Amino acid sequence: MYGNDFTTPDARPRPTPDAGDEPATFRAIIGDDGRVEPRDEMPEGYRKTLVRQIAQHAHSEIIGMQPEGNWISRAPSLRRKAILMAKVQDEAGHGLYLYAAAETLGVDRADLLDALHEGRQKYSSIFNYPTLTWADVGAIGWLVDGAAIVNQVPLCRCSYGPYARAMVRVCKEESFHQRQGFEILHTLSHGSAAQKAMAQDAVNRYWWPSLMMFGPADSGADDSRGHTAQSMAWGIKRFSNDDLRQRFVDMTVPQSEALGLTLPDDAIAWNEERGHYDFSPVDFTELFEVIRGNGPCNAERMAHRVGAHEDGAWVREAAAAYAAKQQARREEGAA
Ligand code: BYC
Repeated sequence: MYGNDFTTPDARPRPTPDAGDEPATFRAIIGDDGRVEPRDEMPEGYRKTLVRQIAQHAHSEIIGMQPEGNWISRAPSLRRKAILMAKVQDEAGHGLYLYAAAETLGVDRADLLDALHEGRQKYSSIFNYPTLTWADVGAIGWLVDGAAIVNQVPLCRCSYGPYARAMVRVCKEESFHQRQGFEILHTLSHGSAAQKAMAQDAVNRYWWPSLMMFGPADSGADDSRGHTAQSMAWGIKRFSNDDLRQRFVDMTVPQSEALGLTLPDDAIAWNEERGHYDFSPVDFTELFEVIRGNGPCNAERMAHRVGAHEDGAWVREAAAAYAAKQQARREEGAA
């Protein structure tokens, strides 16, 4: 029933890249579906797109620690607390791999953090929703990590080597996170009537924001004309936002039945002809409002992040002073 385990997604033919002013070596790597490595020549647009996406991804991982961290001190048992602490710690690790991957593109992680703190770079809309009950921790694991896996498994085949390799480990860990969320909701759903109602309420609140994680429509009449076409031509994205959203719905509906919970959309129905579940249109106005900073928790999340960064200044200063001392000693030894 855990349909979104870590698996290699189906390959899909990609549009031929527009030659433009791209270096021939780069075109050859992309044409062969190879991996671009940090020292390879690459067009500036490709580098910038990767910095934008990888930085946004890294920021999402560390901001994503907040809604779940909110429940560490209130987890219902020592076992649940230990598991949640490990999960939140994994998210910090994902942030670190991703900042390191971004640094291979010639940017500095301190500058990326400044860009986040000054609102010049984004993080995923999903983390601007509150975690009101323990069941929200289950819903985040099941739906948010479930959506993250569907979005990120294809990124294991991203054309940029360091990002693709970081994604392999991230996806394996997300797969475990998704199972722990499913198990929390399964326990609540088969517990008392009040526990089941709490699980249902969490799913009702997290369903639509999870569908928004995949980004704006990038096909059909609502195509927002974002980055998808170019990113697919460069092998950064392997599928459109809409295709991944559909894949997520198709995986999640049977899982909700196994949980004994419903999804808050009466239009969900199997469409024999399409071979997919139909579902209602996503409210992209809400997504854009949240991205603009007007979600329920944007201000709280940023204030907490900036505060934590300022509190940690002495650690960074001490680490830098220690590194400088070690470097000086090495140089003295070599002289
Ligand atoms: N939220 O053309 P599009 C996790 C922006 S962490 C905010 O489709 P793109 C977890 C987009 O940036 C999960 N902004 O863009 C952690 C663009 O803005 P600009 C995070 C969004 O980049 C802790 C504009 O809208 N996952 O799972 O081709 C605990 C147009 O969009 C969102 C990743 O970051 C959004 N939801 O595709 C638990 C995955 N959607 O730059 C769990 C990696 C879109 O034009 N990222 N925007 O101003 C991606 O796969 C892609 O960047 C996206 C967007 C699919 C998200």
